[in-house]
Amino acid sequence: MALISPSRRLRRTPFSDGVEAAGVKAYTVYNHMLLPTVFRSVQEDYRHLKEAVQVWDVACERQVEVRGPDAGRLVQLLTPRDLRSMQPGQCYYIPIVDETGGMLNDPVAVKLTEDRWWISIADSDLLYWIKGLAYGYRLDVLIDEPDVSPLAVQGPRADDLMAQVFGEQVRQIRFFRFVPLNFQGRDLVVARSGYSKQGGFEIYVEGEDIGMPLWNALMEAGKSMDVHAGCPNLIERIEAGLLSYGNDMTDNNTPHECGLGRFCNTQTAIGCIGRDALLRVAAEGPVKQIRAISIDGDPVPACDRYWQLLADGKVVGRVSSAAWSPDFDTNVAIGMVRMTHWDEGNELIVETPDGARQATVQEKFWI
Ligand code: THG
Repeated sequence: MALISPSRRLRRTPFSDGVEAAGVKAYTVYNHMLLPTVFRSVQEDYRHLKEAVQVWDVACERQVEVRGPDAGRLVQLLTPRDLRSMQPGQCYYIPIVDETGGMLNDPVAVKLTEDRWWISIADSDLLYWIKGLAYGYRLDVLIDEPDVSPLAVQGPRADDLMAQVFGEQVRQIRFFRFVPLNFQGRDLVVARSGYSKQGGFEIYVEGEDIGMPLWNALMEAGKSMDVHAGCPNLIERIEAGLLSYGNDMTDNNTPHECGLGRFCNTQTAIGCIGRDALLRVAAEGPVKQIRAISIDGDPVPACDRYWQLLADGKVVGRVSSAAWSPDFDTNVAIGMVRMTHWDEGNELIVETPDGARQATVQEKFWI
């Protein structure tokens, strides 16, 4: 593939200087911002993520800040997840749906206080939907994109590295909870979360000026732990069943089709814009759903378009993400499969650019 031309519209991040110095080999574009995808190689990055600790520039997980007396009401308008029991200090993974129940985004909501939230968005311009709702419903809120850039620390040695920089109290942070921790005189939100299943933290770096000082402090403190710059890893995230908005699901899918029903409380999420639509479709249940799929044969090429899934010559679904897994010695994939063929063990044909391959529906994801 040719290169992408840099420009002001394709935003750099507060950590881009560090990412470049670490030898980034490829980027993607996410929320109009650079997101690294490869440092050494996807397979080397994968092995290192599972054995050591990495620092990830995930500044592209932009925040939509919702502030004001109607903040809680507005966030509940967005999602079928019931937010009534959510406390300040908690993070929730929340499907965001439109009036048809279609997925608009799948962010992490960070409840800072009763009247101040960050919505840590996936790759769609959710800010405009939220601003439109606030205006249309005449809500008493201010909405903007603050100067906040997440930096993730992921891998089995994440606790050890974070303890060096932020103190031993990081070990006490529970999953999807956050505490404010001091770095160079600034209180930063530090959560136990991240887009991998290897464990770790996300630091919501407030103020671009401390981006590189924090990056450098983590790299320095982690020398004895073999710390390296990393990024969300394609192989690991497929093994883990972590979905990618725009790849694995779009606004044509409901949360139930995406396997995100466990993050929905459609009955009790009063106010949610898509509630009526979701109650209607939930009554019957989805007719297609996300599944883990294994694909036989040699390592597959990059999945940059849907690959059709066939049974008896008929289209019964499609694969949207795929990669060779060294640990499971097979190609791992994420697909959307029709109800008639979604049961575990179903053998299908997948049409890859290299030709047709045998594919098998799995009971669950690999990790
Ligand atoms: N962290 C933060 N913001 C983000 C992401 C993130 N914004 C973009 C993108 N990632 C949003 N998508 C996801 C997808 C999955 C998860 C988080 C964000 C995730 N899921 C876990 C799971 O499904 O097992 C845990 C969910 C739970 O139990 O609540 O972590 O990564 N800040």
